[in-house]
Amino acid sequence: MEDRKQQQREAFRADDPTAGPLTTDQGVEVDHTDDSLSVGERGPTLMEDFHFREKLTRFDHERIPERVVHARGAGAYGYFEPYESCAEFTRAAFLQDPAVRTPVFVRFSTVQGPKGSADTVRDVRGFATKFYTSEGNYDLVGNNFPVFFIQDGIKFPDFVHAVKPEPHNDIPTGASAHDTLWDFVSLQPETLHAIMWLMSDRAIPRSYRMMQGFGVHTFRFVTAEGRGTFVKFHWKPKLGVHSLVWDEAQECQGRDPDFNRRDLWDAIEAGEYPEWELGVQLVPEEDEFAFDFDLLDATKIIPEEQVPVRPIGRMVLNRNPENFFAETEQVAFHTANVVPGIDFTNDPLLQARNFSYLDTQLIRLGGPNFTQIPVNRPVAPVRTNQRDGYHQSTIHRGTNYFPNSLGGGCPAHAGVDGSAYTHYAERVDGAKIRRRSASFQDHYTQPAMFWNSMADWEKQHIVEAFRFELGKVGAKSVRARTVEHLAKVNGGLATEVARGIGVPEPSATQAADKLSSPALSLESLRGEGSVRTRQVAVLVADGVDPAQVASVREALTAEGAIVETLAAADGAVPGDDGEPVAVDRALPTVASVLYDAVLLPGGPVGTPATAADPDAMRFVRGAYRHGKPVGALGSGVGVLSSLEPEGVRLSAEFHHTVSDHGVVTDTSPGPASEEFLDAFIAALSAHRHWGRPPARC
Ligand code: HDE
Repeated sequence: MEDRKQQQREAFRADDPTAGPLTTDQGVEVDHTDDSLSVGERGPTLMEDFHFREKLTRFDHERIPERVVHARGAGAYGYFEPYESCAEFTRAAFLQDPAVRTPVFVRFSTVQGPKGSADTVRDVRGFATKFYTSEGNYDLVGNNFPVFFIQDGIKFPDFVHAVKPEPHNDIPTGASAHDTLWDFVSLQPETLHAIMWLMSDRAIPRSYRMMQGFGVHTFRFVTAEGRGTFVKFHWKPKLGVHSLVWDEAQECQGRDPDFNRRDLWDAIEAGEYPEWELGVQLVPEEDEFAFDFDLLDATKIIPEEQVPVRPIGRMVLNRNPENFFAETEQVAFHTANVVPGIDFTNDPLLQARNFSYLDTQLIRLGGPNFTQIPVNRPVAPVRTNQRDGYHQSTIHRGTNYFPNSLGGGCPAHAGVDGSAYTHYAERVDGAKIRRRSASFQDHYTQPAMFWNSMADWEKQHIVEAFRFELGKVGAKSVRARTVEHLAKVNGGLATEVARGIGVPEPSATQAADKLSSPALSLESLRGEGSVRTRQVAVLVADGVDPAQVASVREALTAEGAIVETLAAADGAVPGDDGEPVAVDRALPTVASVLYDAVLLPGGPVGTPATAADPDAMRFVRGAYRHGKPVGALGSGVGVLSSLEPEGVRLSAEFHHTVSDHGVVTDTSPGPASEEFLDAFIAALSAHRHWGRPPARC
């Protein structure tokens, strides 16, 4: 059964006409759309060619302004269901009954780049969810980082100007590695915590399906009795949190600029519906000042070890949009779209957002009637006295003011049954001032905590990211000033970064603070270890053992992984028994960065064709260098060992499965053994293997 949102969408769908000829917008039939009306065969075009003018005019006006931030995105429909009633904390109707599924639309995005930029840039990812609840739309407009770069929304234009391409030449696209961003960062220490996240692998997610989402601000739950509780929202992906590595992410930008969008689309088309658990951190109002940071400061997290995340429900995305522009481009999120039981706090970043989203949508979507666009329509009934404006598509009848008697007093005030939105009656008292609270002043403790919580390989990646970004900064003064800031986070980090970017090592450094939060490390976020939808490349060539390929395909597919055979050309290669082995893709059309693992099967005559194919060997080197599982079977082990002089390490034993830092080998001929398959699947579920020695290739 289709949910209420899908039923509502049905009314707005227009299938391309299957019968009847082409017409103009006015419904006049057109018999010729390939040549304009002109004077003679080589003469000028006539103004009176209304079909030509309409066609061109409509085309000229196809674009609307892209989002000023988060321009590039991908969206999907799905549903949310709570695990149990949350009535103890909130009266929100969609959080009461596990039997009630609420339709949702989610849009994931990058932030800096324009609509046509690449997916795998180093950036924050937007994670915005619209819940079409029975009480109206609720938007949870979050990111995949739990902290933001600034504390007060009045600084948002400054921050965005600094990170966006530089004004004189519009460079760089989709990248933060340039002078103006780091100038801003070096002068604005409140950015440091989010910058630590940005330099970590969290900024290059493997998949939208494999990243966390956070509401960032402290919000407020309110019960039917009017009791408030502070709440932070967390989305946790069922597939675990996994990232790319920077070298790979950069290559991916060229190999497949749509890497993350395609991944989401393909998974949903294949019925592999992505799923997240919604969790909340709850803080009773009386504990508002129990922390050594301010709950209203969006540059701080509440460590999970201090306030555990309580799971309250799950979200599944199970339907791709049918028209990108109509749905994903025109969806309009707004932090102020709340429902009874969910309220704001005085976080100055949130307060600013509550102004900005509606304001931007008025210009982006051309006026106030964007709420009538199908993707934005609530499924709850809408009865207002709002009228007219650009693109009004409803023919309102009756009165349009309150109070009225001529319209029977309708729509009347809600409230008799307590279903109306009631603002939380927070008592506020103070002088008008323009000053940051003293409780917002500590900018170094939590960045240090983030650093301390990282595994060694994560720290290494962070150092490399800082070196890359600052290495692209022209102004040495900016590089040096940033290093001085980093020294207040962690002396070792600052020194390591300084050594890579040609500035003096910091004079005074901070002794590493002991504070840490293990929940922040990717090591603790691997999920349930599933390999579902992981892409495994099997490199085949003339003389490959079909039984070996079949055994691998069968076992991995049974676990939900996606197996593709690759060879020099599309079609098929002859197996060792002379029978063709199907080839799914030609190597020149793909690259190792588009896969999660590679496997080299063998054959009785060896696999010289694989070893001789530069594309195949580049593929294996890339997978090894990026820490991906590499498997080899039979004579495929020999192919792999030919890369030993380049630093690829494998500790193969005769006719035994050996698994060493994600390099899994077995020289036995014939179908892959259960032991090999188990070891390879385990290596795949671990995602990446950083302990292996780096290859010199
Ligand atoms: Fe946004 N942000 N933002 N933001 N934001 C927009 O709204 C803004 C912030 C986020 O997929 C804009 O419709 C201000 C934090 C997402 O359509 C704009 C401030 C977080 C999306 C805007 C912030 C976000 C946006 C641009 C500081 C994470 C994409 C187009 C006070 C919690 C939503 C639009 C989508 C989009 C303003 C900070 C998340 C201009 C003023 C913090 C996911 O209104």
